[in-house]
Amino acid sequence: MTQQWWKKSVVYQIYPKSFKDTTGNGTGDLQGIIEKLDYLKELGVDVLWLTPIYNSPQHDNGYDISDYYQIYKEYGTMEDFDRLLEEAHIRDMKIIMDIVVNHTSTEHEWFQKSISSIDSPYRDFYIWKDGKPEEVPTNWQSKFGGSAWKYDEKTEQYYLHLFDVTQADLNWENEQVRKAVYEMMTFWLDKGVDGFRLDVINLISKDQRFPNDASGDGRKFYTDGPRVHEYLQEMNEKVFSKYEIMTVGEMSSTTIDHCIKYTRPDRKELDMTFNFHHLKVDYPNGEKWSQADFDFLQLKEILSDWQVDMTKGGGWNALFWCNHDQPRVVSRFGDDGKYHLESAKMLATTIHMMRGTPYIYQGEEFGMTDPKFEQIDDYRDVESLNMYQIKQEEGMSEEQILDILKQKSRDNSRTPVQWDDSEDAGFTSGTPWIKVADNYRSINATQALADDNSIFYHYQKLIQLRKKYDIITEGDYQLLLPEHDAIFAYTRNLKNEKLLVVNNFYAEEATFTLPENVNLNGYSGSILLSNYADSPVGFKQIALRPYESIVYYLK
Ligand code: TEU
Repeated sequence: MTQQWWKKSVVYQIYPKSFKDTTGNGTGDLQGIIEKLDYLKELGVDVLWLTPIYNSPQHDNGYDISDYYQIYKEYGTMEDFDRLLEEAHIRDMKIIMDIVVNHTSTEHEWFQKSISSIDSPYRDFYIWKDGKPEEVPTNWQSKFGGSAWKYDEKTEQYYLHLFDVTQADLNWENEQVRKAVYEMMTFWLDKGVDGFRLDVINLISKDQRFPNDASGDGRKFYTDGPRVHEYLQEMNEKVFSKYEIMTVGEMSSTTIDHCIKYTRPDRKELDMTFNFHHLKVDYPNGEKWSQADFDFLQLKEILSDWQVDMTKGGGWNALFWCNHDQPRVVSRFGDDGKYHLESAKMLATTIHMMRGTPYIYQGEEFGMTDPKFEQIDDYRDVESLNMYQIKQEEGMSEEQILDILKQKSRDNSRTPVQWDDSEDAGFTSGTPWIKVADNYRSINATQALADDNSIFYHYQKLIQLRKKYDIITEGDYQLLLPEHDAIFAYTRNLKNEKLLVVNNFYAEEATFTLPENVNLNGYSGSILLSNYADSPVGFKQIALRPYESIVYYLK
């Protein structure tokens, strides 16, 4: 296996709870994933990322882990997991697990021992601070709303929770915590798991002065803390370096410089990182919980800066539009109505022709959309439900809050995968834990497989192109027409080869004119992929139709 095999890989993210239920209890399970492995093989993906499947009270759908060594009972057993891993490997597909070690569930045994007494040997597994019931240690805010500190009456101290109150932050300063985490990681790698996605891993190091965030939103001190690179280098040395695996870090609110440090191979930390700057271009003034159109020029600039700077810095990007925390991209940046097909394909091409490892989120491959829930009872996500309450207390009208949730809730990506046009989209024979989107009869995997022109086969071709053309993984990147308010065009360059990728991001026609400073004289080529059957071979001036997206290969 080549050292950096993951550079030509495409990863498929599975949110097991919503993937496929085989028991009729309304929740997806591991057997359901096994049943769909051939479908995933047909798509052509190489790696499956499972979001947390460990024991959990499910306040945050598994990101609140109560036992790292047990499978959550509604997903199945450890034997089911072993079979899934074996069946995936038989199909030459790898499995990476989601590791959540910034925090545990407050139902985890470690926390139960820690909270039991000031003198517990596990007290310092978590972050406890003195304070009085009305005097929180710092003004830090939880990402799910409210203070990041919870007071324990019995031991008269606060514990830190950067997320939900049921998710207590581990104290990574404590060597015993790090030792226990590395042992757990080794357990899963010894079972044959092919790597990890590390949840909010850039939050694990806290500034031990615990300063107030005097100017920001109470979160300024969260990210890329003082010892984070030290911890990752130790983790790599003690665990990752012993296996031929892939690691990807989820970096909440990080910087390009840190991501170059996290992923430059000589630093021996991680293989790649997720950053989210491009997914905040519809957060006016950085505020997620408000409605806004997305800023297209900012989207182009951010994605392009990351391409150029990570290439220059020797880092490696995870490329993605969707995941279990983000709205469906075709509803967010495309058109989930008239130009559903064209815009979903355009968005896929835009990201898959870039330098990095692409991630496809379950259902994205056939164009699943936001469900557009009309009432609060349809929502399940702890972040959304907390925000509903907070915004109501702030006096916002129910109608306005629901409009914001319709656009921004994490539940938008968590509705059951739409497998076919039978009841509940073939996801379950029972009552789904969350409603299926209303459009499942027309948007589903079975329909996509039966249509040669479907979004599914467009993703399949993109995956095949990545394997065939080194320019996609190795070429450098140049944004064209940065100021154009509808066209996202870029070139990839490798020796005497070029890719010219031209995307119309809107429903109105737009004319692409090759900039004079891009010298393609003497180049000729062919269309590698388009979302229209009759796109023109000539590339110096193109009348782009709604959401038209063309990849030219030039030599
Ligand atoms: O997400 C980190 C995180 O900050 C997300 O909550 C996301 O950025 C935010 O919801 C956008 O508003 C990870 C997991 O992906 C997420 O599902 C978990 O809830 C969170 O960590 C806590 O483990």
